[in-house]
Amino acid sequence: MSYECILVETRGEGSRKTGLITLNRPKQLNALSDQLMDELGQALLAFDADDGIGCIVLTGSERAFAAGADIPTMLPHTFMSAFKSGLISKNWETILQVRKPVIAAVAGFALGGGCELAMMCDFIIAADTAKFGQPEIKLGIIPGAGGTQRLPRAVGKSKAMDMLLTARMMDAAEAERAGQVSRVVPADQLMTEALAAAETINGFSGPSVMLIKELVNLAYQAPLSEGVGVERRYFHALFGSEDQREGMGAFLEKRAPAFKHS
Ligand code: CO8
Repeated sequence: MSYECILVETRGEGSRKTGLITLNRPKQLNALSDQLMDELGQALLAFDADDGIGCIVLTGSERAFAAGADIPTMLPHTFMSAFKSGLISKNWETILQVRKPVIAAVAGFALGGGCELAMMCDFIIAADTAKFGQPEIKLGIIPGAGGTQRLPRAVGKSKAMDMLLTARMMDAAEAERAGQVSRVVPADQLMTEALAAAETINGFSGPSVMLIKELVNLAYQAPLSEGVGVERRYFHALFGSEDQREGMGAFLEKRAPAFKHS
């Protein structure tokens, strides 16, 4: 598969590798065009279907993870053309179908749809240069890919309102304090850290990894008692896996486990 707006590579040493996707429209600060989002969706689904891949890292450039949806493409739309075409929505949520972890490695601007895309990943590792914001209000619109819903869940109501209503950007340190990003690292260490996190995940049992992702996402949708109940069923279910015997056996034998992802 050849792509024009993204770069797709495989990284890592172990039996399960990392799928690395780099957004690559540098002149437009990785503005998320329809073509880019189509290509991103295809690459994500291909890695998700590949048994040799354990985890995916999504990144941009040093200057921008992504500066939002492509403004020139949106400008001419009317309500009716936006409504009838489902304006750029058809390929924006493909990432939510991915069952393997997707780590966002963010340097520079993550604005508008770029911030929303990062928030659709499972966790965000930020370079100390990262800047997050939802500046749609400055364009006379509002976020359209979950910004008004995921940002309050990530940083709380007050900070989300502040960012959405004033369009101010949050630097990496503030984003970490607020809980939007999991860790901040020096910019020149960003990819090393993100790929190391992915490599760690790749070494664990694939079914455990996928279930943790599914259950943490369920925490945002189900009442606590229901979420805990589903977790308990899956916890019991994993005692039917080969990897549970291997993981616990390896611990007692004081050796590294060799998971079969089954
Ligand atoms: N779309 C297209 N091109 C862009 C975008 C963008 N979002 N952002 C920047 N660019 C282009 C600029 O036009 C410029 O191009 P050129 O060199 O040809 O003039 C180039 O990138 C560099 O940008 P600047 O010269 O402006 O660089 P600065 O360093 O001065 O500023 C900023 C960088 C602060 C990032 C600035 O470019 C900016 O404010 N960009 C717009 C950010 C923005 O408003 N983002 C939100 C867009 S709306 C959105 O994302 C809605 C998502 C809805 C998803 C719905 C799914 C269903």
